[in-house]
Amino acid sequence: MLLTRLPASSIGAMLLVCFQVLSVNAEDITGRYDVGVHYDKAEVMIPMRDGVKLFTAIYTPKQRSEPYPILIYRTPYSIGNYGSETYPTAEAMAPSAEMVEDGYIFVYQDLRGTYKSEGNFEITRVNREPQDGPLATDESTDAYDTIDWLIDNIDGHSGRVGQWGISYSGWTTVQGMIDAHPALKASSPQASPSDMFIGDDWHHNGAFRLTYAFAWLNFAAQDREAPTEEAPEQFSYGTPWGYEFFLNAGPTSEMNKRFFKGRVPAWEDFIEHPNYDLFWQRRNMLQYMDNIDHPVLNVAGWFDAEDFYGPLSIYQEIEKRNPNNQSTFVSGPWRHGGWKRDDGSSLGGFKFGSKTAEYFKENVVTPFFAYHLKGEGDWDADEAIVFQTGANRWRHFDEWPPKEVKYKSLFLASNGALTFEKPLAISLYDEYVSDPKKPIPFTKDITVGWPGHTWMIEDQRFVSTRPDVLVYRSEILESDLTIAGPILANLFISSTGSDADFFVKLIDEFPGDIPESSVETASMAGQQMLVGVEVMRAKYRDNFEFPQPLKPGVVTPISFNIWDKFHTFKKGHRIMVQIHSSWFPAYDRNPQQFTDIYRATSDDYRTATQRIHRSKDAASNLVLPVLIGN
Ligand code: PG9
Repeated sequence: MLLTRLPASSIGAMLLVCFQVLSVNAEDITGRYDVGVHYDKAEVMIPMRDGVKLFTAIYTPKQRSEPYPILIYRTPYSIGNYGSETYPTAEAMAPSAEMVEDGYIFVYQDLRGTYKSEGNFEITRVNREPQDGPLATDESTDAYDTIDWLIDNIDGHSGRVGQWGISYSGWTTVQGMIDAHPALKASSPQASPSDMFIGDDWHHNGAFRLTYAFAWLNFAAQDREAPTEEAPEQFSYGTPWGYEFFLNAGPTSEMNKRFFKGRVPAWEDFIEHPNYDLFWQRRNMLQYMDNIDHPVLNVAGWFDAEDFYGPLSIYQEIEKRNPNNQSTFVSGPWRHGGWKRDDGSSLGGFKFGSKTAEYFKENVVTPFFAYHLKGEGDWDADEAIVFQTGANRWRHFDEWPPKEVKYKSLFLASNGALTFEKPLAISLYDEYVSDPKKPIPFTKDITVGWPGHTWMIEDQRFVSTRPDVLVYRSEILESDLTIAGPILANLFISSTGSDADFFVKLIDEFPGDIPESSVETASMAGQQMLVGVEVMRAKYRDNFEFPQPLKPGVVTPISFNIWDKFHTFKKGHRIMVQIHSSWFPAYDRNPQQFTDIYRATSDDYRTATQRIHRSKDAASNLVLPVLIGN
């Protein structure tokens, strides 16, 4: 059929794990296992219920001694390897190379409106409503229709279907779980977003994720004329330094006109919907998590800079809505897709003592699909399979968070201290001046586009001496302290402005006197390892749909979740908390005046003094999920 290969090199190194997973060419074959020798390939156009046809590649084992289950991956990033003679490597083709050797029918599909499929693309397409009629489609019906067609039209299958995918393809996997086809027997959504306003790619608690949205929309959301193998032309920033680029980029409202030249309609959607209105509410996946009763392996990375909230909240929602669910939560010490891209032995210089991605492939994802799709092995999943950073070991729990957790408040105290004792004094606070013209960088790296994936674990010393960053430290720990579960931030703030952002970081500070005897450990001396971080845009503190201004000078409680971690602060380390009001350009700047930020002009951005209170009646604190017995 179609013989030209997607020019993956033209896409640039910017993005994206899912794309990279699948776009390895036949020339890269390692020699260990040649997919082309063992698999037949067919390329077909599969018709959906509305007549639109989706481009699909089907790899079937040549050895036809047994019926094989079907494993589907649906992506907006191009399935790559176009042409009936072009094969991916075994590593790229499946959750693990071992699965390719085990024998499945692997199916890859370009989503509606992307690359060689027909139709129009809509980013995280909204789910149809019952009144839309029988021909209405969404990603859930496209998954259903694909399965239906495969069952009826291909030979040699066992009638059992699975699906998997990372990030956007994780999201399409979740879509396939909704009103699922009866042949669907196992799903593994990995790093799927669930709610783009609350905690995934586009916003966190309403704060706009500027660099990522800009880079992604440029890469994946440009209008196209017709089906094509070619990736869209890439944007040139003209500088390697994203901080400078976005500081000079002007107000968000003008960026489409100035940079995208109208080719990215989704940017306008974002600008038109600054609050959590129906546009965003309808895209919240969690409302669709009823009747998910087939086995689901939810996969997350503790240091994922794109979608950690998604897999966690999807897991939690399945648990809540489906008492008899067979859903498992897996999280390892990984960046976005790190379980597939890396060996998982380290991230950003922090070492985990073993190849954690290998563990996942061998002991989790391969046996999960083998058991549920082929009836092989004795997979009996624990509820949570989670890697304990700091202690560097895998643990299995029968619930998440583990029942041995006790929640303890850690209070901000005088002289930059952190203590488990509640303050007794009145009228105490720390303050800083937040200047949107000099926002705090989110990474020390000079980087543009969507940056390297280590900033969610990065050493924070590069900002801890800034006057606009508050730093609090515990005493040196006399024994290990492990947290396992959600971290809550309860701030009492006041501001001279009428809106503000508050970032709270939980940090593991390594001792400065690690002996020089070991080069490996010496490089860790004094490191301030980012364990968890979250932002709250103050106008959304009580309601994401109807923002409210701050009353200047009035002490106001602001509480938010920093989400789950499983980390041991080792004896000799300190717990550190940092608080500040920008993290740029990962997040857009807050003008610090109550306004529609997407319509703000340069003059609207004002300096504000922020106070964080720590007295008896306004005792700012973090609630830590302390695991008793470590
Ligand atoms: N995090 C990416 C994404 C998911 C869903 C929508 C838009 C972006 C991704 O890596 O695919």
